Amino acid sequence: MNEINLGARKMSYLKEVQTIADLFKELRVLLGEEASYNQVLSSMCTLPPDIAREIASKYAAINLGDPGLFPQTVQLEKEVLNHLSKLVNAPVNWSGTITSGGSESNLIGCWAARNWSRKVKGINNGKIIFPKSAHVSFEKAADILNLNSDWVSLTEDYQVDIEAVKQSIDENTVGIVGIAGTTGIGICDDIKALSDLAIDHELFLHVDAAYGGTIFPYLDKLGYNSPSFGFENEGVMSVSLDTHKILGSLIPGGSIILRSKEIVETISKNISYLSDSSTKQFTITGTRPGTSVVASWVLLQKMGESYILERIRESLEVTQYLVQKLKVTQKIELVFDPTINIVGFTNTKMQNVDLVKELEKKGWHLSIYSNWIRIVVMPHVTKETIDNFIKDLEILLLGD
Ligand code: 0PR
Repeated sequence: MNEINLGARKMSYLKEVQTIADLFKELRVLLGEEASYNQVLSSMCTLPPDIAREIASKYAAINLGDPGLFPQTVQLEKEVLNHLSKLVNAPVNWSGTITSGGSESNLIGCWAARNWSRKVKGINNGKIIFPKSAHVSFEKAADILNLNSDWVSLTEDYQVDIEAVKQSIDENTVGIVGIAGTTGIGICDDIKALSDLAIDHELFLHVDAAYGGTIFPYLDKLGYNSPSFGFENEGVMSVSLDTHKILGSLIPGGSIILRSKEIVETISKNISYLSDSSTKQFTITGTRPGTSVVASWVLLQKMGESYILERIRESLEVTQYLVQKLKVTQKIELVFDPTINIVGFTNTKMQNVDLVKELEKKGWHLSIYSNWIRIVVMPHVTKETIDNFIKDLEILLLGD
């Protein structure tokens, strides 16, 4: 039984390890339970459904970096992008690509802002304006693209301060970034106001909806308000949306949708030696997995809207359950009223960093964001998880 199917050939390669079963036993020891997400309260990724796991094993060889070899998967990619483009009200001339996630999409958005402004406005030494709440991927993007950056302050509601953005705009500004679903609390910036500024000053507005982009469009169907963050705001030029967050598609999976093919032209590269000699790419990565595209296609197109609505509804319900529990836990203070499934709290007994360390000893994974402890209530976090967590939290807070 030490043979393994290597596609066309079978090879005996397991020399030290006698059987495949032994190999998986060893992997179980090496990796433990870490893929279970059992006590993970810090992650914006979650367990992919079984169907996505099966897709991962069946279609692992597909490489969208050479689209000529996988034209059928390219067709699925188009359909996934078409689906995502509708979530953000993209205009007819839109263009987009599947990426490895929010960081790559944000880098591409900033890249487009820089090159578009170079072309249209002749700016060579550009500056880009970020909200202080923006993800670290923008710090990387500015560094890689040699863009100056200004990180502007937030209002009391944790939205970017529009007046501060206005003050920051100067003749070298190429773009503004707005966030639809911030990493720390899930808030949506006032994209309409940013869009108006972008139009007035002829700036490129990129919206990072990596997190909120697959939540906000569904909220009105669940009885909440859906904030406007897409291309219905005329100044929006590009939007990032991740598929490996609440949707539960395979890691790595994200996307960027851009307003027009002309914008994409400013960053696109020809790769004539590939099997389809007309291949153009504007992703940062060359080789790209097909698995996350196939999984996203199944989750979005086949499982349909009820699948995602149910995931969001449950996550919001568990969020409220957690909020109610935290409210009656002594020595705990909520930092903000959650608008989606991100909760922030602090405590009056010890430093947050020490509380997180103590909880870590009990197996819980939490993150400290700004000056609060952040919990992201993803679909793997159930009411039972919350009950167990609150029990451990109370022991630490109420003991001597
Ligand atoms: N934009 C926003 C608003 C984000 O929150 C994130 C990721 C990104 C962009 C970047 O996305 P990628 O990580 O896909 O490149 N935010 C999560 C965070 O920083 C990422 C994460 C996910 C962190 C799972 C930890 C974890 O276990 O919290």
